[in-house]
Amino acid sequence: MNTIFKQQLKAYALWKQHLLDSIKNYQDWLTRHQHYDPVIIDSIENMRLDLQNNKITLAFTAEFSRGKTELINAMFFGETGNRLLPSTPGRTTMCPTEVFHDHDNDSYLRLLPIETRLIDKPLTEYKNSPHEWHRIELDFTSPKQMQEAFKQLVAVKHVSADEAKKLGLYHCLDGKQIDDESIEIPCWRHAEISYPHPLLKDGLVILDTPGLNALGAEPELTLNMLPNAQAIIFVLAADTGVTKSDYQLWEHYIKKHTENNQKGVAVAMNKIDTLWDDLGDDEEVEISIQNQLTSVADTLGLDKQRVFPVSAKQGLIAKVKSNIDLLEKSRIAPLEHYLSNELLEQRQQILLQNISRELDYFVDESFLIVSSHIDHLRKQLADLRPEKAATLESVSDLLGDARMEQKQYVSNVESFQLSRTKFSKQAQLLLSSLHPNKAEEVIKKTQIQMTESLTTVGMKSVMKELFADLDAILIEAVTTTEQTRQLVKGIYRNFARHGLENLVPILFSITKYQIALERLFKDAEAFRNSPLMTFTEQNRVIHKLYATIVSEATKLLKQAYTDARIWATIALGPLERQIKAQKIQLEDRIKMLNEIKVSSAKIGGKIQQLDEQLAASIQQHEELILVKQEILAAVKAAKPNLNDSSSNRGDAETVDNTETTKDDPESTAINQCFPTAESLNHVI
Ligand SMILES: Nc1nc2c(ncn2[C@@H]2O[C@H](COP(=O)(O)OP(=O)(O)OP(=O)(O)O)[C@@H](O)[C@H]2O)c(=O)[nH]1
Ligand SMILES: [Mg+2]
Repeated sequence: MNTIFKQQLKAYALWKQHLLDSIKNYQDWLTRHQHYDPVIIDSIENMRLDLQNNKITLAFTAEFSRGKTELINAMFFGETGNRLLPSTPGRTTMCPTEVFHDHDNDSYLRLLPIETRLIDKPLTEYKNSPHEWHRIELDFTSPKQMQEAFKQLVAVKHVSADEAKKLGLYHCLDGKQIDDESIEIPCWRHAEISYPHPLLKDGLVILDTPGLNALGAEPELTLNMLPNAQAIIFVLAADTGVTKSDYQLWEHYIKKHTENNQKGVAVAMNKIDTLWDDLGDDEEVEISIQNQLTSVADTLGLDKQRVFPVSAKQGLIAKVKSNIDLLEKSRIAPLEHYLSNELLEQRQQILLQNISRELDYFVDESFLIVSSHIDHLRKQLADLRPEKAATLESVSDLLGDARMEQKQYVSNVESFQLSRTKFSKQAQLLLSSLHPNKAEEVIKKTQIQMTESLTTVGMKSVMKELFADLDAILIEAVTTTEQTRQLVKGIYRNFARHGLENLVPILFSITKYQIALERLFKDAEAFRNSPLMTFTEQNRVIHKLYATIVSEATKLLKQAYTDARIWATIALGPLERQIKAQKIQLEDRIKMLNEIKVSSAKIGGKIQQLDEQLAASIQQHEELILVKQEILAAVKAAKPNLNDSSSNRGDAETVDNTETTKDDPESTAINQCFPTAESLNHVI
């Protein structure tokens, strides 16, 4: 049974391939015509790889036993004819599970031991240490073998209360007094499944989370994995409605993701089959579903359009048995429809915002280079026109003109070198204001305080101080960035007066990182304040929360530093390339005029040579037009509303541009046409 989601994801994968092909076309054009600038070559290649490896994450979260795993089985694995992931009454999934396709390693299940919670090392680091995981090879041709392997996802063991406290898992017991030796904890902290399912191959990643306070016990889920997912499905059960613990989860972890349309959040009101009444008529059932739906939407403060009544169980049965009527009754399709629209549109939009602008920037520069070469050849041909080159005198005049131009060029070069020196000093200031050592010092300082304060209250003041100190680093960088931006704009303005008027600088801004840092600390504060944190022994969770904040904040500041470093390398690149081209063109022209001065008999051959070069350059130009058309076609092939800039969802990139709008109308125009430096974060 071909689902809507599958069709849409396929269409998305095709669209992505179309865009990839158009990038490849441009790369081929660059190679074919020997435009070997390493900065451009590297950034285009990185852009292509990024697009190729781009993933879409869909996270399922809820209290235990609401049917998250069953919904995943129904939506994505129905055609295996099996309940692939274990779903049973009561508490089932014991650790967050990511399902994706790893192109390099094909089919496996790998599990990270729960004991790794004792070490303050972020999950992202574990992901790069395969030896720390327990690995089971999967035979994807045998659902039975996979089902057997997936039993590990529900594996538990019994430890003493002390052991559970050390691991920060004691609170899961809701404060109940339990015999020391009988505390049940998950065997694994995290699971990854790589499986060559077509949807996963097309870049889908599914994140299944365990219920029962997994979000409260694993800060990385709350501060990293959920924020990084493109869509979240919050699952409720129609027979229970919104319980107190459902509401707490929603209020503390999910609701914020519905704000500013940051990402697609849908609520699946599952188990509607429990409302089906064999004796009552369909109309009554529909009324009870609609009542429940209204009540859920009101309680959660969410638009009714985002709440989807479904029956995961019946949906799975329908898919396994290819029962179309039952599938319709399960109402899985509208949820799939909503997701495919939300999820894929959002992903496409982000890709378009970053990639197509970045591509445009480079392609436009290529146009500039080719056009200026065509102008130059035409100028040379004009020099050789009979009325101009007929006499030795006129050739001497032309040489005189060319030498004047050369003088201008030499002064351009001198002025460029001065500007470059000035810029590198300024860029050094910017880089040292963002240097990772600064963040490390701040973190070291709070780390000492952290070991001394093991309460959530103590944590509050440590976190506050950490945020203030890290924010201070960014605030300091704002001033330096502004000075550097003004300098770059000034340099470009100066060269515009000397014949390089079509060049526009890429600008760098700090706003994006400030917003992200603020969001991280707001989320961490919400996590710390959540009622789930107030249960019993929390030292380990507090430590993990601190470690997660440190890891995420360090990543963010490092990214700011790297982006600034990249920007420092590329900011004057277009100017430099044009000045180099000017040099070659002038030298060419002087050489040619000198040759014909010595022997006017060479004019005929020279004209022929220039004609050939001109034809080749015009050909290059025409090919580049096709390359650009292909890119535009790929961009246009995205869903229509994606090309509408007004559908912007206010992400950091947009805010950066808004910021430049405020301060300078000139830079607004620049930013509308060209990428900001942070979108060019691949260069070098
Ligand atoms: N009647 C009915 N039962 C369902 C439906 N979906 C799931 N269930 C049952 O509910 C129970 C829990 O389902 P799971 O998918 O394991 O729930 P979960 O949310 O993943 O739970 P945890 O993994 O413990 O967090 C299982 O017995 C399922 O068969 C449904 O649509 N209708
Ligand atoms: Mg589950």
